[in-house]
Amino acid sequence: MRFDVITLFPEMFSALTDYGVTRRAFERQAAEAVFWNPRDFATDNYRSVDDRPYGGGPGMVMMYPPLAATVEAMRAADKTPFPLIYLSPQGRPLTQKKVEQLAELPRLGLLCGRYEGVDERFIERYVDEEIGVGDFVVSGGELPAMMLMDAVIRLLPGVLGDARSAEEDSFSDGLLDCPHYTRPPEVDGMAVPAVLQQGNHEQIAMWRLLRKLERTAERRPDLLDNLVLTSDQRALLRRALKLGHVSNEQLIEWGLPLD
Ligand code: 9D3
Repeated sequence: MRFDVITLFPEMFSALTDYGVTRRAFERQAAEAVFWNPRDFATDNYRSVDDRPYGGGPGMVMMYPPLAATVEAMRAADKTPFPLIYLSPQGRPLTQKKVEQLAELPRLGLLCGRYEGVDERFIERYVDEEIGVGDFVVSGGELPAMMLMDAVIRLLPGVLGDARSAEEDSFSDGLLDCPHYTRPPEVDGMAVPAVLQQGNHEQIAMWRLLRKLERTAERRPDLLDNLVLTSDQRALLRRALKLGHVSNEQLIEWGLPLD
């Protein structure tokens, strides 16, 4: 998959190209990134890419002409058509579902804004979709673009090991993940839960599901509203109920009556 990234700060993307799983994806050419700096397409002596907002107010706005010249050069460089996504605080929030859809594309354009944002006429003419990464403010589109790219790259074929990707399916189940433990079995007076040390796979699966539900109810109750349990999960919960690991009242509180 090829990413064409419009950014004033291409060096920031070394966080992806130089480290970890994403670095290996670039090395193996599962992913490719081409960077386009609007400053290279500015036409005045100062190489301006921003100007003052019509109507007044604080901050600067990214100008239409350098951005338009950048996109035209991008599209001329390789004729594979592709959508252009603008990472924007006004965008729809990024979701794993969206990430999965983007991972199917051969090529994707990403526009990283700086300053107060981009001239709206550029968005109207060139941008297919605006995407944000959450209800908080960062200084520009680069970190959000890197989050999106990282999330997409790890879904590309061969980037994560096969074992890992099978595992992935089990916890993109719409729940928060359960706690994890490794050696030593006791540290600073804290023991690993006995059930995890005993090696009974059904008991372990039951424990993990209950911890996931507990955490999700506590931290992300919104996720429980649209939750659909798999038949395996329903069977585990039924067993947990019968064994007294969870009460009917608790299941009702979680919105998961078992019939
Ligand atoms: C007062 C208006 N602010 C808009 C919410 C100004 C402003 C803040 C931050 C304008 C641009 C930015 C830069 N942020 C991004 O480019 C950005 C972003 C974000 O700040 N939060 C969540 N997702 C994203 S995607 C791009």
